[in-house]
Amino acid sequence: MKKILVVGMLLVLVLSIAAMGQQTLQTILDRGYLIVGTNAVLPGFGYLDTTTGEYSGFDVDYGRAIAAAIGVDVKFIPLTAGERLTALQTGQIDVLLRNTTWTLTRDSMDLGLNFCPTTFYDGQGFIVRKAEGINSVDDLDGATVCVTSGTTTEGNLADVFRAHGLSLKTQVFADTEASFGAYDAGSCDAYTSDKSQLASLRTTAKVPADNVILPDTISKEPLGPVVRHGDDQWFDIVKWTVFATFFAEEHGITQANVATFESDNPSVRRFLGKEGGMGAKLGLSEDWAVNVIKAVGNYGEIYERNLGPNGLDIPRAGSLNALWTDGGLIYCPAWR
Ligand SMILES: N[C@@H](CCC(=O)N[C@@H](CS)C(=O)NCC(=O)O)C(=O)O
Repeated sequence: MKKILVVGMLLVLVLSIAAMGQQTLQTILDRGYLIVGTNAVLPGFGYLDTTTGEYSGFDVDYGRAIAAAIGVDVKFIPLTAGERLTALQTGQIDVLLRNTTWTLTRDSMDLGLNFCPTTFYDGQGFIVRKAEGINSVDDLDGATVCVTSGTTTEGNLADVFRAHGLSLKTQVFADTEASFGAYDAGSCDAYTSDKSQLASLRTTAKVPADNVILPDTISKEPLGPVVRHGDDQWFDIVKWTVFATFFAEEHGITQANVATFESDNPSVRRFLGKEGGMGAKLGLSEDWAVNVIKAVGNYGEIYERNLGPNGLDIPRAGSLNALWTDGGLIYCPAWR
């Protein structure tokens, strides 16, 4: 009898925690704005212009996209690599969009998080001083490498040195400014991070041309939005907001033409909210996807704005970040 009572009480507890978790959308609607955790110091991905107070970047645009899907304002919270996962777990933010790599540990009961579709396929690399004659990872034997803590970067670095049988000395810092700064001041022979960052950091070096990015890519760094476990509706909303940007690019729907876009294609008509009731299935209005594209444009437009020639200038053609129809991995499931 006692046993049944304990089991019953546990069940009630589990169900009520689950019910609490299911309320993210309602909490945001009641609050009137979405809270996004992002980077404030990474131009191209998440960057705060301290003079204007404006955030910009690829991750920031995805935050704006989610807010547009729901029809609310958005507030960005700057987070360091070490702070970001706890901020999401404790409910300080609704979604994390901060160049965060999808890993098994992070996407499991261990950390209690769910990863949404990858928005940018990155990989880890190294930057070194040209004068040192280092041409590949194998030339780094015995080198001192500067790295940022609380990142996948730190673990990959140890893995690759072990796999290549190389000896490694690290200098670990809490943020990129400190770790890249130490490299640039000559304390380390190399600095390592996601390759997308190396290109941008190189421009901030004392003498950019004295530094070179090694050709090696030592890891998979699929970056995308992250939400907490326990709210499937919210997980679905963030996932399909990302997919909306992929779908729009595939079908030639842009920020400029979405308001007047006409099509006989049934799946495009469902996307535009003209039929099918796709919005109701997510708990959103029928024009939610149109509002996403009105706010930020399609995937290609978001990429171009932040990572194209006027931004970080990371070539997209031939990369994993091309549309699946161009040989890349940017692919939207069926809109039905
Ligand atoms: N994608 C990797 C690394 C992400 C990361 O936080 N990178 C560092 C640099 S390696 C960064 O963005 N630092 C910005 C800062 O907080 O200063 C991860 O998810 O762990």
